[in-house]
Amino acid sequence: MRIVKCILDPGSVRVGYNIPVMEENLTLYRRMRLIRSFEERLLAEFSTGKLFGTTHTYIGQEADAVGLLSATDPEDVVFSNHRCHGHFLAYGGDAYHLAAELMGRSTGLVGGRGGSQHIHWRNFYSNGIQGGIVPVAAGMAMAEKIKKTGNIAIVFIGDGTLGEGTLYESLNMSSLWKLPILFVLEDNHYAQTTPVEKGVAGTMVGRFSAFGITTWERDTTDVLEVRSASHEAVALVRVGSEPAGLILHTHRFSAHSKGDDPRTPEELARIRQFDPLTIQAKRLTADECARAEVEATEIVEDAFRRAEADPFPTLGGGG
Ligand SMILES: Cc1ncc(C[n+]2csc(CCOP(=O)(O)OP(=O)(O)O)c2C)c(N)n1
Ligand SMILES: [Mg+2]
Repeated sequence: MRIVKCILDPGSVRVGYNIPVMEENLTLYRRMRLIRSFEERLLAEFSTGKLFGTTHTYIGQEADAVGLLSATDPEDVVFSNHRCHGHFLAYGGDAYHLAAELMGRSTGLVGGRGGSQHIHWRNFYSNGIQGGIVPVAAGMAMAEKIKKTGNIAIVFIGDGTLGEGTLYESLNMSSLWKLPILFVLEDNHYAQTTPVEKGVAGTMVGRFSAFGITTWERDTTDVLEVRSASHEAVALVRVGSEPAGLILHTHRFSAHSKGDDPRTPEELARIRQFDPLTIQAKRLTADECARAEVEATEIVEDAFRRAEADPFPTLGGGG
């Protein structure tokens, strides 16, 4: 087989045009498998009463965060939203500290006080207010630019967040000031229970191009396709020193949070054909997939078991 270097990702050796080597295929699958297993366990745990608040799972959308964050640098700054667990685990976050946070334990990512939607670790931040974190991400991109670090900011938003005005202020300033920020729009076709055609007029790409922001748009749940587009978009932001957009049309398999889902059984069955794990599994052996599942189950089991045994934070700032 011919070994070629991908122009857009000079750091990695690839087999064939833009197809990662087998170990990368397995790595991507293992990360998606971990997210899936964690979220399935999370939904199951809610019925036991051990968790507080609500939760928004990433099941079905795993290819987005895994493909994208496999194309970024460790020091880049990632801003997430209410649907943050998948983003966090794709970033390389630890399942145990996440589980502890969801259970409100003092060993959680932010001491058990942030819960499901407000987490932080290293250069990863999330906020549950739709669009609320976007100007913060633009500000951080500006800081990285001024400090000349070469790092970029990445901010995830959903299709329903296209209705938030603060997004457009951020797009405007990012374009005018040539900020190193990548806006990642995950269109899972719904904002809670509102279908996208009832909430979004015009085109999605038009919202970025109106501000002169170059945008990649992919209708795919194939992690390699997401990764490929991400490499291109990230390269423009980092090397070209300008903002970019990445629109990823995807599917959420579970309810918006825990039970709110207006979709018919037929629609749910139809979108299951786009399962990113099934697509990526075809590039692996059955044994590799089985081992990835065992590994993910063990990590998740260990995370929830340890977290459950941990103490709650104490009042008055301790813990
Ligand atoms: C400003 C604001 N309004 C309403 C909510 C309640 N809310 C949480 S998620 C959500 C829908 C978000 O839809 P979308 O942006 O498409 O993201 P998705 O949930 O599909 O990932 C709503 C209405 C919120 N968190 N913030
Ligand atoms: Mg949505």
